[in-house]
Amino acid sequence: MSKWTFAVFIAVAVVCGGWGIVTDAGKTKTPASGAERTFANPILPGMYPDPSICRVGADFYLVNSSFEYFPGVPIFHSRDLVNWTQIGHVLTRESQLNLAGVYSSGGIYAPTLRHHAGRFYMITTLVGSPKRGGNFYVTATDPRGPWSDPIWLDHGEHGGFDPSLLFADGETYYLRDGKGATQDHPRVFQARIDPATGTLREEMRVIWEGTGGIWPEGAHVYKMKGRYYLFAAEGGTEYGHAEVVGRGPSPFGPFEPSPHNPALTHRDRAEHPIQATGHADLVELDDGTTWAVFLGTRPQGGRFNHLGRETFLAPVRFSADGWPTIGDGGRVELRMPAPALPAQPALAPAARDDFDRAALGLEWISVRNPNPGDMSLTARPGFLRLIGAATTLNDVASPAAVVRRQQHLRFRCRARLEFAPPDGKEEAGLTVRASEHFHYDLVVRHGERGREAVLTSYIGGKSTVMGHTPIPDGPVTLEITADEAAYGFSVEGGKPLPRLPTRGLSAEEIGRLDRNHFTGVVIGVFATGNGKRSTTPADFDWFEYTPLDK
Ligand code: 6LW
Repeated sequence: MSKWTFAVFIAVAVVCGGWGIVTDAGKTKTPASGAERTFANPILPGMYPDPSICRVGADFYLVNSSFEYFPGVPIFHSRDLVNWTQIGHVLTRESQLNLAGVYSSGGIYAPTLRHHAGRFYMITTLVGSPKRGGNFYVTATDPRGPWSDPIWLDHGEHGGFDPSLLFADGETYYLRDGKGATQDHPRVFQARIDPATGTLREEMRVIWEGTGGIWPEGAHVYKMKGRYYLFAAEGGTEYGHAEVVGRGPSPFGPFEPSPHNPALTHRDRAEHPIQATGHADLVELDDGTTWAVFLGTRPQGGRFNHLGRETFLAPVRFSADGWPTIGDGGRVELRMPAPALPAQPALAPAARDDFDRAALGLEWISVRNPNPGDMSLTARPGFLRLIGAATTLNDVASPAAVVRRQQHLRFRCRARLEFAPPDGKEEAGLTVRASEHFHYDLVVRHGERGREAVLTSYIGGKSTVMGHTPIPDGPVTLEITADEAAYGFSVEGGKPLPRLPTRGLSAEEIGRLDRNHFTGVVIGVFATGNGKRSTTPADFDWFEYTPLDK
């Protein structure tokens, strides 16, 4: 068992909403016998975009993109499609994933998970690596790992993104996006490969050009109901996002677009709480039903989404003449009828991490590959010790930081910190991070008049001190509370600090001021020496994350 998978979980009834029935008021109550069972969307709240799913008997597995965070590609297990327990990460070693020099919103994009002949395959793209990028896959017989080292595909200039695999008719088909007429109209290419080596058995050829929307992407081909179906996203990953379907006589098509396209979109439902739906992957159940997982967002305060793209679930319905649509004719809801599978509660991390185990739980991730010398759970047993690196959260580097996804619009997080920095630049505390250019930090440092807590906003790479307060010596508790509109910051024994807007960390603001932003907010602990390695350890006694969503 690897360091990252050695985690102790406690059982909670349901991770994200649980089971109930729809009443007139849209509220839920315990299902009466015979009542329609429902589930709450998103099934994975927080930054879990580009979901891919596969089934092995009664077990379902799901993976998501992980961008610049390490370990890469979280993997979940479920038996009811609604409640998901994280069982590990797929990319846990530097030999599988080296994120050095990878900017925020680069890194690992759109994995596809498949199972064939006793082996799991996870294929994905590493974007923006100055060393080696492109498409690769890893395999495992146990989804908990270990996973193999990468098998790289498409060496050279031709590699596109959003790869997928189809195992059908004794062949293995590999597809991915590639060059189209214009940059925002890529086309989907496919070839048969040898799954043991990744060797292409023929030239890649175009199988799909989309139905006209920008960015045809996230394609998957399925053999279902005796036919070949191609599902693909298009319309861009924001408010125009959609999923479209084509159907054909072979894995290479030709694919006739569905007369019911788009099979999923909310682009004409501007007021709906769920936006940007698309990038679906499908799974068939023994009862003949088909289900889709896909990404969506829940923007706040107008069109500002800071949680990132989340994972949703909806039924796939086939028309009498065999054309599929997702949800209710392409529309989905926060509460929908559940699959007819026995409910199985998920296991979720405890609200408080006392840092008294040998390794961090699976909810914790680092910004790029961590430097082992920057953190320890054993140097001072019962504490997470961070030694501030010379690098900061603003650098495209590996800061001394461990973070977790913000999964709820409303939450409270607190951390107990022992840190007695000398006069100088050493800092440690909490961060609310969207990228290296966009984050809010609440730190302890040694100021002109002794120890103080400082709240700094980094927007577009520009730092602004938003408030500070003297704090007494000794252990200190730092706190962040969030609602839909703002983050509130406080320090035990300190003066009140200002609230900062969630909008400042939204994909829309970051896209406007900086570059395309594909991720959601993470929160966590960090330390930095601001240009010089710190001499004083920052010892975190515990960290607590309490969801406050209703
Ligand atoms: C992914 C592409 C996309 O590769 O964003 O939402 C990229 N669409 O399909 C990163 O998630």
